[in-house]
Amino acid sequence: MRQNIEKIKREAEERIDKAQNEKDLKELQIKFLGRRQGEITQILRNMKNLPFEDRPIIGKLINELKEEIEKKLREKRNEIIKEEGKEGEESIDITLPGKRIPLGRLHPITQTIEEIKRIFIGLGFQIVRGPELETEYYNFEALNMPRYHPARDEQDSFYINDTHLLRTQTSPVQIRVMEKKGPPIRIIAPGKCYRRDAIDASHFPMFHQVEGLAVDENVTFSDLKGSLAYFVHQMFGKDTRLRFRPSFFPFTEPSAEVDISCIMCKGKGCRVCSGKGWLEILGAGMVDPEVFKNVNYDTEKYQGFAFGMGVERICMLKYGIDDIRLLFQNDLRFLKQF
Ligand code: 2U9
Repeated sequence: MRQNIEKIKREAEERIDKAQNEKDLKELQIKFLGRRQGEITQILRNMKNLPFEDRPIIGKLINELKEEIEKKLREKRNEIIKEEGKEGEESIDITLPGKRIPLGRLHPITQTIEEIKRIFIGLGFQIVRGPELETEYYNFEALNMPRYHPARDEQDSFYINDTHLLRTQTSPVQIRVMEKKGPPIRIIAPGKCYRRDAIDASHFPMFHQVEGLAVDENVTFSDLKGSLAYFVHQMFGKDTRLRFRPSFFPFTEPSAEVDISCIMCKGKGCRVCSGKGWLEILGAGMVDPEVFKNVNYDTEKYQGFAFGMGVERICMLKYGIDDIRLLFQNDLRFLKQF
């Protein structure tokens, strides 16, 4: 037994001496002092098999060895920590460039909405929001699309139940505002809209709109033209021309679709404008008196103009993006360009 203790002592001294790092020390601690399999622990556990008279002497030797190994491990640990500290100081290269922290950025759709908002805020419009889940009344009926109107077809909208659907345009927001307060009103309603379209390069079942509404006494079509011309010049540049084509919407009368001279070819005709020189960018018109009747506005006293635009389309034109799907794939190689 004495020889065994001597052997453990020599081996422990030798191996602790050779230890290179904390991990080595940890392993040695477990090998000699480990609570279950440690060599010293095992001897202590087997004491009961020794002749009674030997036990105090062996017990003393073993306890001394245990303390000695603990001390050696402590000393070696301090030594290693000191060494590492020195090395650490030397290994810091203060001439290395710093790590660049990647910055996030706003999605191109968000940037476009922000830009549109900024322009209309400059004209005195206020920003309003409303629910994306709407009733048939706010989404259709109040906007002069009564029951059996073709726009209400289930094939075109996401119905949640018999009376609720995902809004197909942001106009219900304006109805809600007019229900709460009377003229004068100058509001912009940006937000998500939903239509049951098959996905292709220019259609996506969720898209964004910005709609505008101005109501007051003596509001005319030329106020509409002036406001939209200001918007187009701010958004696409001063040399962009506008063209109003007669059109039809249930909620405006008269109605128009607005084209701008192609921002790529300046109107000469190119791939982007399909050789026409013009790009359609929004719809607009004078609010139909039927709509005013639904919110109890005096149709003799008040007129209003309204317009609506698809944000994805504006964004794609502004940045030369040829496929709407790119805007929703969250591919960083695409998004990092904005
Ligand atoms: C109220 C009354 C009238 C909003 C309008 C349009 C014309 C229009 C389309 C543009 C592209 C929808 O995203 S799109 O497909 N919109 O052409 N929107 S007038 O008229 C209103 C709004 C609210 C109370």
